[in-house]
Amino acid sequence: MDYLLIDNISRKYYSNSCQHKIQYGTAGFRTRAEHLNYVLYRMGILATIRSKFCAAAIGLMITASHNEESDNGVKLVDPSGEMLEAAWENIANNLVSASDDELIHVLRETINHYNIKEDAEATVIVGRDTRKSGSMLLEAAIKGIENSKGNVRDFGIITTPQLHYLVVCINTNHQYGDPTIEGYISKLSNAFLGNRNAQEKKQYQSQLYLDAANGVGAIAARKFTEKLENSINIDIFNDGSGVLNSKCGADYVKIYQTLPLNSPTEPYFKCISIDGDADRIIYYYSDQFQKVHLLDGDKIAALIITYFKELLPLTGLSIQLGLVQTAYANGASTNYVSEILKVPISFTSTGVKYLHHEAQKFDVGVYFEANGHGTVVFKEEIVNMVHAAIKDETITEKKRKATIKFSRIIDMINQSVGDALSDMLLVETILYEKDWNVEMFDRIYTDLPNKQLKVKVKDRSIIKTENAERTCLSPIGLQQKIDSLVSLYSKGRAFIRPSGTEDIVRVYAECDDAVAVNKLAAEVALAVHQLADGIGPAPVIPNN
Ligand code: NG1
Ligand code: ZN
Repeated sequence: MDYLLIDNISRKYYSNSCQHKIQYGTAGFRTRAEHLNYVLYRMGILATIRSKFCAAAIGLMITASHNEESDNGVKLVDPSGEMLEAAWENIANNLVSASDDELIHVLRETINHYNIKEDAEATVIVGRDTRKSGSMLLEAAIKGIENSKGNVRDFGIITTPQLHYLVVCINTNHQYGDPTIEGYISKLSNAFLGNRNAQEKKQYQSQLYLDAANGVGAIAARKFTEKLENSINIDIFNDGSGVLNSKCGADYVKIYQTLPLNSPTEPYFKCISIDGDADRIIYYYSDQFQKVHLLDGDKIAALIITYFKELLPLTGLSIQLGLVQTAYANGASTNYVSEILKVPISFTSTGVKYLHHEAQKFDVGVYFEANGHGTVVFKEEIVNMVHAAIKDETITEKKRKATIKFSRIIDMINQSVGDALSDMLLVETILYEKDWNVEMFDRIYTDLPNKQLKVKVKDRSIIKTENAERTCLSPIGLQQKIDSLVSLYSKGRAFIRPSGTEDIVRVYAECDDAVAVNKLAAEVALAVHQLADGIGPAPVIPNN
C-alpha cells in the first residue's frame, strides 16, 4: 500500500472539507453530490481493503436511489451480494469522518486490526445510476481503488440489483449466472419464459405500463422488453427523458398515493412504478372513479406467499415458508398472511439488511418493505433439494412439474437484494398462472388507510426506538403521547422514527378511516414537533 500516494492525492483532490458529519445509514452514505468527492475516494480505498480481507470481490454502487437528482450516495456490497457487514459500517464512518491528517492513521489501524495483507489481490466491482454527478464520483472511487492497489471492474450505468447480481456471479465462479448484464437479462428472462405455457387466459393482462422514474431502470426494462415481447408488452414512461424521481417513481407514488407524471389514466390499466436505481417496485391502477389503488410491497409479498402456499405442497418437498415485514407493513397485510394464510411473520427495523438476514432464517424467506423493496431468499439446502428432486426418477410427474416450476421461480428471483424488474417478472408469473387481472390481485385483502408525514427537527439523533422501531424511547413522553392519540382511533396504529436517508423524522399512521387517518398522522407529527425540537412551522391538524 502506497500510503504516501494515498495521502497526497487525498489532500490535493479529495480533501475532507465537509462541515457536517455524514453517517453510513440505511443505504450507505447519501447527501448532496457536491459533498461526496472525498467520501467516494475513501470508500474506494475501503472497498479495496475489504476485498483483500475477504479474498473476494466487493461491490461499490454510486446511487441515491429515490432521492432527488442533486443528491448522490455510495454503498458497498459484500461478497455474497449482501449489504456491507455492520462492523465495517463503523469503519466506513471512522474513515469518512477522519480529517485529512487522520486518514492514514485510521487506514493503518484498520489494516492492523484485521490483519490484512497489504499485497493481497483486490477487486472492486463498480456501477452507478444515471445521475449526472455519477461520473465525477466514479472517478474519485476509482482513484481510491487504484491508489490502494485494487483492480477496478467498471460496469458503467447499471441498476443497484444488477450490481449485486454481478458481485454474486463473480464470487461464485459464475455459478449464480454469467457476470454480465446480458447474463442477468438472459437468466431472468429464460426462467420467466420457461414458466409461460400456451394456455389461453381470460383475465390476465399482458400489457404493462412502467414508470421508470426517469432513472436507470428504463435502460434495464428496455432490455427485458426485447426478450419478452411475445409474452408481455411493457410500455415504458418516465423513461429518462424527464427529471429523475421528480413527481414519479415508486417512492412518490407510495408516499403521495397518487399517479406519477405521464401515467395512463385509463381505468384498470396495470401500471408499475420503480425507483431511481430499480430496487423497488409498486403496482397501481386507477378505477372508474379515478381513485388510485396501490399494490405496494406488502401486497406483492402477500401475493408471493399466497402462490408459494399453493405451489410448495405440489412439489411434495418439506419446505418452511416465512415472511419478514417492518413497522411500515399495513396491518391488513400482516393480518392476511398470519391469520388467513397462517404463515409466520418476523418484524425487523427498517432497512433491507435487517430484513434480508431475518428472511435467511426461513427455508424460503419472503421479505418486503411496504415501499416495494424486497425479494425472496432460499436456503442453499433447499435449492440443492429442488435440483435433486428434479433428477429423481421415482417422483410423480405432477411433483416433478411443480418442482421444475419452483426451480424456475428460484432462477427468476434476484436473491441478493430487492430487484424491481425481477420482482415484476415474479408477479407477472403468478398473475398469469392464476389468470388474474390487477384488480383481482388487489382484492386479496383491503389495505387499512394509512398516511406518512415528515417532520423536520433540530437533531433527529435524539430519537431512539426499540421493538423493531415500533416503540419510541426518547424523547421521554413521546411514546405515551402517541399511545393516547392512537387509542382514539378504531384499528389505530402509529409510530415515528428518524430517517436513515434524509434529515427528517418519519411519521406513520393507520386506522380504519381514510379521513381520520390524516388527522391521526398530523397529531402525531405535531407531538414530534413539540417534544423533539421541531424546526419550521408546526404541522397543521386538519379539521375533519
Ligand atoms: P429511511 O429514510 O431510513 O426511512 C428509506 C426507506 C427504507 C429503505 C431506505 C433505503 C421508507 C419509510 N424508508 O429509509 O425502507 O428503502 O430508504 O432506500 O420507505
Ligand atoms: Zn432504490
